[in-house]
Amino acid sequence: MTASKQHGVALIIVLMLFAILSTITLEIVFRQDRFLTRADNLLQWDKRYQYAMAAEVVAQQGLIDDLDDDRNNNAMVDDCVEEQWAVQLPPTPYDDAMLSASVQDLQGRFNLNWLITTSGGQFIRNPEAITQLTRLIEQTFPPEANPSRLANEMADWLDSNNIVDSVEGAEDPEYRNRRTPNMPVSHESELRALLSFRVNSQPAESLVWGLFTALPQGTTLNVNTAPPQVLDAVIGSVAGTGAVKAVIEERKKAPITAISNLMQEPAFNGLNANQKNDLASLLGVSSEYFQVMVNVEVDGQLSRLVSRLHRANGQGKTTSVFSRQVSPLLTPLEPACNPFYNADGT
Ligand SMILES: [Ca+2]
Ligand SMILES: [Ca+2]
Repeated sequence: MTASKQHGVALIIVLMLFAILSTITLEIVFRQDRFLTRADNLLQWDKRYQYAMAAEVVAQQGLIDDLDDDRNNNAMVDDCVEEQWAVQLPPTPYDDAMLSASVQDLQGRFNLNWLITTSGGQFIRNPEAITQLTRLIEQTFPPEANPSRLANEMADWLDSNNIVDSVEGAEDPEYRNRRTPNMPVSHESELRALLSFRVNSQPAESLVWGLFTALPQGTTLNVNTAPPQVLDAVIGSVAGTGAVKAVIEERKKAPITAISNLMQEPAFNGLNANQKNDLASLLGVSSEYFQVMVNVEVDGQLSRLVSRLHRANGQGKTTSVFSRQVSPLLTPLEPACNPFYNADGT
């Protein structure tokens, strides 16, 4: 090999070394940058979460204060007109964040677990509640949603047996890729898991989902905070629309303080004593289950925290969060009290 050829090879090696070194440098810078961005994103996410948790604590304290107030006044009534717990916080700057929040009463909503009653350790379907759910879906979903089919499938979803009890319904054999839980549901979104539920026949307005909830079976419906659609489903299907109007008229004047007084209204005269007792057992004037929704924005990035609380109203009981969900901001913040509930109680 001549001297000039050796120089040429050395030059190529040097050039290759430089190329490799600069590639490595570039990779290091790229990785570092990505690591920093990721760390920053996590920190920002955590920051928004901490802000939301702080707002949740404030709302929770508001609910506890309301309970103390109710106890002191000896009036265990929860309504959205005269009381302060139904908070609606418009976008408010706090430090470097923008916070908005609202509090809802979950006991003003249709509880899907009403569709079953417990007897001898078994969950038995409740035909009246199936009629009520059918009516609510009829009033709030598009016509092609097939309300009675959905309501019967919900009952099969919940009841202990694996038999399709009605003409319409679905149990394990009908589902290809899932199994029915055969027990109470923990979230109203389980309605979406039903066999006949179709995305294109769900309500156009996302707020309709705020008419449904999943609470323990015996939980009553608070007549002071329920939107008209839920009152119509629960009371209207038994006592007619006149009775629903009477409830709305009554609570417009003042919060309803006793279901027994409500049952004395002439609009309920069409019911016999048993029907009245059955209906009264579903209704209440106060609430133990609430929802707090918080939106947090920092540097143009958004998070939503949806917390659900149980405020046990008995003496010496505590208030606790039983569900916390960080959800994407696909829908507007739910209004305070409940969707479709107007400030004057109508
Ligand atoms: Ca079943
Ligand atoms: Ca069944």
